[in-house]
Amino acid sequence: MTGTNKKPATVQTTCPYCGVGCGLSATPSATRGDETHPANLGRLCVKGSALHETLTPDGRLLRPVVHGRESAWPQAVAEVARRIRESVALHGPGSVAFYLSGQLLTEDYYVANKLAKGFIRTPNVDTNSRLCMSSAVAAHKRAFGGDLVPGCYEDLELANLLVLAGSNAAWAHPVLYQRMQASARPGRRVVVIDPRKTATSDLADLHLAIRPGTDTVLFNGLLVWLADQQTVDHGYLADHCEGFDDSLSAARSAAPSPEAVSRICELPLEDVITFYRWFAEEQRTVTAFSQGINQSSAGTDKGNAIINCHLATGRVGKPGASPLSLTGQPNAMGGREVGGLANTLAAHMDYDSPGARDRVARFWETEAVPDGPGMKAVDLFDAVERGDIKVLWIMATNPAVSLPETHRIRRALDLCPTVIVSDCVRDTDTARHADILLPAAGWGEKDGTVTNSERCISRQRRFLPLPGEARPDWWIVSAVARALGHQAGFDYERPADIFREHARLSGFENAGQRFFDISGLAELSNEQYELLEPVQWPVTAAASDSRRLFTDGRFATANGRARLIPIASRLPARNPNEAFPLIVNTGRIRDQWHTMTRTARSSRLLAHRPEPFIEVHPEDIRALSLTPGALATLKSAHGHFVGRVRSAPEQRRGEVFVPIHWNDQFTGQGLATALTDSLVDPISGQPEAKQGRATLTHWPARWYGRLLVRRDRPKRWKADYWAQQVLPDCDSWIVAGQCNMDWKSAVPDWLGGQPQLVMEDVREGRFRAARLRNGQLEAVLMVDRDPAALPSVDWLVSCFSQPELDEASRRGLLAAKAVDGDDAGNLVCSCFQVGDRQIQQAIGRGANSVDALGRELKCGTNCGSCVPEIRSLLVAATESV
Ligand SMILES: Nc1nc2c(c(=O)[nH]1)N[C@H]1C(S)=C(S)[C@@H](COP(=O)(O)OP(=O)(O)OC[C@H]3O[C@@H](n4cnc5c(=O)[nH]c(N)nc54)[C@H](O)[C@@H]3O)O[C@H]1N2
Ligand SMILES: Nc1nc2c(c(=O)[nH]1)N[C@H]1C(S)=C(S)[C@@H](COP(=O)(O)OP(=O)(O)OC[C@H]3O[C@@H](n4cnc5c(=O)[nH]c(N)nc54)[C@H](O)[C@@H]3O)O[C@H]1N2
Ligand code: SF4
Ligand SMILES: [Mo]
Repeated sequence: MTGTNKKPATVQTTCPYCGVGCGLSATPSATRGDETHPANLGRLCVKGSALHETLTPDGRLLRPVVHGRESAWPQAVAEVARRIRESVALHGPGSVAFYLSGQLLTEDYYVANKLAKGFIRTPNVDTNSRLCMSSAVAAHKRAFGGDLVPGCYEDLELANLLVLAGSNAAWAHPVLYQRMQASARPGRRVVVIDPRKTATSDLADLHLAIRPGTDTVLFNGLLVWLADQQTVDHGYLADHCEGFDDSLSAARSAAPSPEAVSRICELPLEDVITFYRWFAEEQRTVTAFSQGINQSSAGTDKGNAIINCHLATGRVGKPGASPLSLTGQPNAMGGREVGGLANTLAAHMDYDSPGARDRVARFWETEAVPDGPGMKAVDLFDAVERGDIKVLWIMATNPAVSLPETHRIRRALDLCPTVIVSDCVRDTDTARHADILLPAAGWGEKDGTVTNSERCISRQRRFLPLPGEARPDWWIVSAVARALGHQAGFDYERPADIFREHARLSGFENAGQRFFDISGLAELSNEQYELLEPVQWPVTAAASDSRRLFTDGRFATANGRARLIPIASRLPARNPNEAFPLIVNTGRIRDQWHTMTRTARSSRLLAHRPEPFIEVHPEDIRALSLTPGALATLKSAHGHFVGRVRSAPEQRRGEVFVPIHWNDQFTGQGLATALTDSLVDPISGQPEAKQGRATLTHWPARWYGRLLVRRDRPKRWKADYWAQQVLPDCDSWIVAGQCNMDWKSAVPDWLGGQPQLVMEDVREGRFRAARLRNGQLEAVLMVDRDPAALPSVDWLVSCFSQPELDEASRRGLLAAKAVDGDDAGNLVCSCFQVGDRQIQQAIGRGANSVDALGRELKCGTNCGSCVPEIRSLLVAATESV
C-alpha cells in the first residue's frame, strides 16, 4: 500500500459546542456520533455533524499580531509579559484582568487561573460563564453548599414528569432533547415553561407561556400548593434540610394562591393548577432549567425557587428526580471546577472557604493568593471603562458582542491601554479592539478535557496539525508565565501534566468536605490520559457510583443539610413603558453557535436562518404596520437592531424575539446585545439578557436585493442594510437600501465590472444584472421593490457552478426566477438540505406524517432537530385543506 491513499485515522473526541458534551469519531473530512459515549450514544445534532465543514483555514488567525504588526512568538510573549509587569509595578496586580471562557479546555483554564490568582495575584479573573451559568452556580451554592449538579442525563429519561423551565432544548441541547423524545411513553408528561412557544414545546403536554421574569412566582405558588395538598416530604425535610418554614411563609406572601399566580404570571388558572397537580402527584420529576431562568435579574432566586420545590418533596439526587441545570458551553462545568469565576478561587474552593487561601497558595508553592474575590464581568468592564484596568487579556470569548450595552463595552476596550485577545479567528468584533492578538489552536488541533452538564469529564483529542503559528491556550499562558519569571510553576510539557496537577489539587487536604474531588485521576500516566474514557466526578478511591450526588441526603453545607431559601416576590425589574413598549427576548437558533465565528463557515448551517430576524406576534405586526418578510428596526436606550420581520404566533403580544448570533462581521446592525442593558442579578452578577425594552418600527426600504460574487473579489459597494451569507463558490449578501438608486451607473461597482446581462423595469422597481467571464457567471445582482419577488439562492448558486451559463439560465437570471421551478424553498432540514417547498409538495402528494416525509425526502431522519418544524408544516397543510 502506498502512503497516499491511506485513510486518515479516526479519533474519539468531544464536540466543542454545547454542554451536552457529545462524543464524536472525527477525521478531517467527517464527524460521526460515538456510540460508546454516555452523553449521546452515537447521536449527534446538525452542528456536531457539520463540524468538519467549519475546519477551513479561511479567516484563521495564524500569527501573533503586536500593535498591528505580525510578529514571532518570542517577541509577542515578551511584549505581553512586559505590559503585565509594568502594570503591576505601576498600578498594582489588580490592574491586570483576565476574561476567560467556558470554551477553554480545563487545562487551559487551570493554567490561566493559576497564573492570574497565584502569580500575578490579581483577583480580577472572570469568565463568560458569568453571562451563562452564574445564577445556577449561586443557587446551587445557596441550596447545596457547593456548585453541585445532583442529577444526570439518565434522569431526563427516567422522569415521569419533565419540567423544562426557560430551556429551548430542541435547539440548544438537541441531543438531550432527542433523548427526551426517545424516552416518551404513556404516562410520561412534559411541561415547558417559556414565554414563547418554541420547537421544544412540540414535546410538551402543557406549555406555560409565562409572563417573562415571573418564574419565582410560579414556583413559590407551587411550594404553597405542595404544602396545602400535603405532598411535602416532611421526613426528608426533617432529616436533611433546613429553612422550609421560612421559605413557605415567604412563598405564601409572594404567591398565596393559584389565582394570584395565574394573574401575576398571566397564565390560564386551569393550566397553573394542572402543572401543580402533576408536580404534586409525580415523585419522579426532573426540572431542567437554562437561560430563561439564569439570565434574569432574579436568576438566582428563580433557581432556588425551583430547588425549594424539589427539596420539599425529597426529589434531589434520586433516579428520575432532581433539579438539573443545563449548562451552555462545552466546558462551563470545567471552568467552574478550576475556579474561573471571580468569586471562586480554585478547585471548588472560594476565597472565604476556611483555610482555602492558605491551602491553595501552599499547593501552588506561591507566597499568597489575593485576599478576596475580584470583579464580576459587568463590573469588570465598568472598571475597564473607568480606566482602573490597564491590561485585559481576553481568551476564547467575544465580549464586544456578548456583553450587554455593547457600545460601552467597545468604548471600554478602546480606552484600555493593553487589550490582549487570544482567538482562533482573525476578525472578530473584539479582535478589532486588540493591541495584541495571539493565535490559538482550535478544536481538533489541541488536547485536553471538558466537563459536561452531568459532571462527565471527556477528552478532546487532536487530529489536525497546528495551522501557522497557532498554539494551544495552555502553551501560550505558560510561555507568558515563564517570561514573567515563574518557571517552576509553569514548566508543563503537555496537557496531561496540567490535568494531573488539577486532579491533585481537588484532593489536596480534602477529607470529603469538597465534593469536587477527582484525585482518583491524579496519577494517570501520559498514556492513560491519552486513553481516558468519559468519567463522571467525583472520582476518588471511595466513590463507586458518581451518577448522582446527595443520594444519602448529605449535602456540602457545614452541617450537611440542604437549605430552602425564602424567595421574595420579585417582579420583572424592567417593565415595558411608554418610551419602550416592547419586551425584547434574546436567544439561540438551531444551527448557529454564538457569535458565528465557526458555524457561519458552513453554508449548510447558515441556510436555516440566513440573516438577523425579529419574531413578532401577527397582531403586533398589524398594530405596528409592519410587513412580514420586510425589514424593521428595534430601538432601545442603548442602540438598535435591524432584522427581517417574521410573523410568529408563538410570541406573546408585546414581546419580540431576536437571535443573539449576528454581529458586525456578518451584518450591519444586528447586535442583540445593543438592546439589553447591564442590569444584573444582585447575587450572581448575571445580566438580564432575556429582557430588553425597545420600540419597533418599519424600516423604510426602497429596494431589496441579493448580490452574489465569485469568492474573494474586491468589494466596492455599500448598502444601508446587508447580511452576509456564506455560500459554496461565492460571496453573497442580502441587501436593502433606503434611497432610490441609479442602478445602471452603480452596477459596475457592485459586480466588479460591466455586466453583460441587464434588465431594468423602473416602474416595478426591478433591476437584474449579471457579469460573465468566459461564459461563466462571475457576479449577479437582483433588486426588487418587493422582497418576496427575489429568487432563491439555491438556484443562483447552481448558476455559479455551471462551467458555462446555459441559455435557459441566462433567461432565468434576467427574469430572476428559477427556470425549472424546482426550488426547494426555505431550508428546514439542514442535514439533508430539504426546504419547506419540497416538504409542502410531498405533503400534497400524500406524505401525511413526519415518518412518511422522512421516508420520501429523508428530512428529519438524522439529528431530528427539524422535526418540530416539519410537524408545523403538516399542521398548516391540514388546516389549509
Ligand atoms: N444552537 C445553539 N445551541 C446552543 C448555543 C448556541 O449558541 N446555539 N449555546 C449554548 C449555550 S452557551 C447556552 S447558555 C445554551 C442556552 O440554552 P437555552 O437556555 O435553552 O437557550 P436560549 O435560547 O438562550 O433561551 C431559552 C429560552 O428561555 C426563554 N425565556 C426568556 N425569558 C424567560 C423567562 O422569563 N422565563 C422562562 N421560563 N423562560 C424565558 C426564551 O424564550 C428561550 O426560548 O445553549 C447552548 N446551546
Ligand atoms: N443578549 C444576550 N446576550 C448573551 C446571551 C443571550 O442569550 N442573550 N447569552 C450569553 C451566553 S449564555 C454566553 S455563553 C455568551 C457567549 O458569548 P461569547 O463567548 O462571546 O461567544 P463565542 O462566539 O462563543 O466566543 C468564543 C470565541 O472564542 C473563539 N475560540 C473558539 N475556540 C477557541 C479556543 O480554543 N481558544 C481560543 N483562545 N479561542 C477560541 C471563537 O472564535 C470566538 O471568537 O453570550 C452571552 N450573551
Ligand atoms: S448536542 Fe451539543 S454537544 Fe451534541 S453534537 Fe450537538 S452541539 Fe455538539
Ligand atoms: Mo452560555
